[in-house]
Amino acid sequence: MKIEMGIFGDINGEQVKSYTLINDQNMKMTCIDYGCIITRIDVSDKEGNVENIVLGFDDLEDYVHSSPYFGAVIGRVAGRISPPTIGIEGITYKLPQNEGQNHLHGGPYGFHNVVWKSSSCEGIDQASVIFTYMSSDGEAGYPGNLEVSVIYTLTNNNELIITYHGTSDKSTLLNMTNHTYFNLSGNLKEDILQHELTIKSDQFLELDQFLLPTGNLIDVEHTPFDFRAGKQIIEGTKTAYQQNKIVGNGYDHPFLLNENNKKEICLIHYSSGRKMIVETDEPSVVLYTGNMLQNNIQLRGIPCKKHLGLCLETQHPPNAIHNKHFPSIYLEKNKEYHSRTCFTFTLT
Ligand code: FUC
Repeated sequence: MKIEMGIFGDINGEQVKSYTLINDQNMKMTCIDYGCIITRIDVSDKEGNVENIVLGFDDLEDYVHSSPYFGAVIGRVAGRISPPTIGIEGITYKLPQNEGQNHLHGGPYGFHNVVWKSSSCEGIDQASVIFTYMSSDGEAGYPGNLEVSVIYTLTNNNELIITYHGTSDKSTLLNMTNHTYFNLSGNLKEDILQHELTIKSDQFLELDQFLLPTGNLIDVEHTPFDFRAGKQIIEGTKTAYQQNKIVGNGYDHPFLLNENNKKEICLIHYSSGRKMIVETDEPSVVLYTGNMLQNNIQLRGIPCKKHLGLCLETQHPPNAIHNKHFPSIYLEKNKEYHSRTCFTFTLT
């Protein structure tokens, strides 16, 4: 294992560092301490070509001004909260709105756009980057001084393991995820419509026109949301099914996972032979197929476009605070928040 460190840029006088973890199979993961952003993951195809399989930039400026959360850690709360008020222990807190009426992905001052403290450590079969951040009481509208950490570990088995921890001195909400857009074709050669996805999920959450869960669960059976036996993403972009249409032709939905840490999600790009398996202890995953991506940004010389990447955001379902039947994201004072997701890269 090897770790290479560099300086990625600086923001408001603060230096932003980069870390590249390299394993013995020549797989590489680069991340920066601004937003804990994963800027690239380089992994071999079936011919031995090592290419980048995530959407990202080489310049900090692009992440600061033009990024739809590429590769970033999201917090305190992933997804939309609407109405943007939360009640905790009898006190009502108003959260800042950054998408119409909604508070989205932790709001305008979320974990994705702050500089984290960072360090790295190296073992024989794995290497890690450790990010920590102190989110002060009232920051982004939420109560509690919250100490959070995110650890990215690359192993010699081509696993990228993300672990999240947090504790707060007041009861609060916490629901973190990572917003990497994957594209297994390599160096963004094509969009993700031919990627085949399998999700062990019998139900997904219905969304309204503002992309908020209505509270209803829908059975995937006989819908474009049935990924249980594998399905190409393109099917959900061509269908007349209203739930695909409403999000801009594709998917932007939370799926409830039937089981955890048992290869519950699998993404395959057949022509490159790349395969990614996702295992998590989270109850759901938001599948977002880049429906809102546009050609207004360049990714290392390649124009962005609709469906160029897809996100698999493992998390508790969004807007849980206003849907009492969803798994709770309430973090009690001085209790430990812990979450883990493992992405394994292999070949078909
Ligand atoms: C996902 C989606 C949203 C949003 C954002 C960039 O998490 O749920 O709709 O567009 O990412």
